[in-house]
Amino acid sequence: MIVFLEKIRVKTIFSIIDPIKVEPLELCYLETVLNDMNIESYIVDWLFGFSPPKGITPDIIVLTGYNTAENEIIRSSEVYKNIYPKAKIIAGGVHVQENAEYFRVSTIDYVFHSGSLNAFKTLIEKIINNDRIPLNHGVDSQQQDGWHIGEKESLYENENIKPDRELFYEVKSKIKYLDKRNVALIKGSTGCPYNCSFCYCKLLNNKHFIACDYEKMIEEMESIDAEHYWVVDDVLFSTRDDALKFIEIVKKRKSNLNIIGYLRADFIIRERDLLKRLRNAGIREVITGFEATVNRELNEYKKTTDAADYPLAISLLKQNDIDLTALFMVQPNYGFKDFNILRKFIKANKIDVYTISIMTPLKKTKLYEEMEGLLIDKRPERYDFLHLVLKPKLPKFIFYILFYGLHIRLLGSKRVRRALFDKDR
Ligand code: B12
Repeated sequence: MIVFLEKIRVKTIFSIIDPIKVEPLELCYLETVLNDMNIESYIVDWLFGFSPPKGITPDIIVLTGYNTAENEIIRSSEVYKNIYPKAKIIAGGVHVQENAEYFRVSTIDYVFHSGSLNAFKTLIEKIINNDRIPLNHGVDSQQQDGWHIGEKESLYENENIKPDRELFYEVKSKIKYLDKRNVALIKGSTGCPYNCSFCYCKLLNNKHFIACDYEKMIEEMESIDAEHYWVVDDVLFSTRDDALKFIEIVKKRKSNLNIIGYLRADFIIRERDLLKRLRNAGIREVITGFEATVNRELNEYKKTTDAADYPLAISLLKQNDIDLTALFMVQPNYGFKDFNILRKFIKANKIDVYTISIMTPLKKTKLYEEMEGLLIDKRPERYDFLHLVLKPKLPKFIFYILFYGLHIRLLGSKRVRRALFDKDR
């Protein structure tokens, strides 16, 4: 039995420079499941130059990718089905999980809408045993008489499966989060406890949030030889108790880790007295979704933060020597004045590293439901947060000039320059 595991990535304008380049961690999880079943598997990912191995015929091909890769996943399934008509093709991953209906096409055999790795194992066993009775939960299966739709399945606790790190070690010198190199991705929780209207993460696992077990997470980080660990959970700590637990475990284990993680601005302010201890416990960089600098916009997003707090959150991180990546979104209805407010905010608060997205409704989010009638472009590959999919107030050309203009300041950042030009470090 041979399985190909492929992550399909659609290039964006930033792919030329790739300031952030990380391993396809979800496939490393699937690889662990297959390793435990003694099944040979190959990860395919062009980002690291892994093409489908020549001269090997797969029995199963798993295709994954984000929203922008929706059409490309289907196209790849057609290509694979043509070359390997007997292979079973499975589509899965976070985009498929909430958008299964788009993937029920003739060249895909199974659409995986559960995030469960145990369910994945069961499906693989069924395929191996030629068992044609479809799974009732978590997967849609193509049958001779049409699609059998599996019921929704949620996880209520972590499955305690650790990703295989062989691929990470093979490519770790190429992996980077800006100027930070050898960065291992870490997943501790599932879903998100907040309700922001634009965000997709909340929807995952049928909106059921599974909190992180910090002891297990730290243990996993310690077992990986990396310079940095990027915890990709939507929030690393939501409560004071989370942060205290984390600090205590690091202290007890005498861990020495460099961690990048997501924190909300309200947490940074509320728990400011803990920041020094968090820095000492290994928090080196915080990624914060500020989204907007005007409360009207934050209210529209149901972000539940206050823009008036943002300057303090930024300076608290600086005082505690914690790097910041600030995340902002501009709205298609921005005029000159709105762009200028954001530009001034970034300048006044001396924000060194930031990203700016164009507000883009992702399918299945509340924002998408509200805006669907106003979409001017429905091509999935345009939903990369760098294209206008809603009609702008300004002429498109001007909007893009102002949008990309906001990025120019980034060239003044040493960290960004190091990420772009210092290839060997
Ligand atoms: C880190 C990250 C990235 C990294 C890439 C990470 C990677 N693994 O390759 C970078 C920075 C490159 C990136 C880029 C983009 N990202 Co991104 N990213 C994330 C983030 C924060 C974490 C993803 C991650 O690695 N998680 C760890 C893995 C292990 O968890 P997981 O994917 O959930 O997988 C678990 C289960 O779902 C399950 N599973 C996963 N796949 C499969 C498949 C099968 C068959 C089965 C059975 C199970 C299974 O098993 C895993 C183990 O528990 C998420 C937010 C989130 N919470 O998911 C956004 C997120 C995935 N990104 C998103 C988007 C939109 C993008 C971009 C398209 C746009 C952008 N500008 O951000 C680009 C696309 C780039 C490209 N060329 O494809 C969206 C996706 C929405 C969607 N509908 O697809 C998310 C959800 C954020 C959001 N905005 O809401 N991203």
